[in-house]
Amino acid sequence: MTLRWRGLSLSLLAPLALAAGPVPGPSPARRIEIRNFVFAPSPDTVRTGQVVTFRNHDIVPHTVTADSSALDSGTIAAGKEWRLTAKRKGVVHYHCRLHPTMHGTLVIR
Ligand SMILES: [Cu+2]
Repeated sequence: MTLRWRGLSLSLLAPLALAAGPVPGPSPARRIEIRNFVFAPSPDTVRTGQVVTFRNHDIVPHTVTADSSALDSGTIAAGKEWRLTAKRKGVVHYHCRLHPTMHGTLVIR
């Protein structure tokens, strides 16, 4: 009885799942990890409206600062994170103000 019920529910659900197709909606949040003085992934591509979280896994603070100065996270302490919402299409080149060798690129489509 249990097996029959399971089979029935599967056959009912399968056509529904196919009919639904891809569901449009808010894009999932993106994560960029800061680890060992490296932004990863970089370059990364996101969509407008998408939330991007930068998480600092290092034991020292970092910043996410656009080379154009259009955005700046301020200090992201060790173990903390900072979020931004990608608003305008374009390519954002960024760096860490505290460690000039750290660079990243975010492509917003
Ligand atoms: Cu840094």
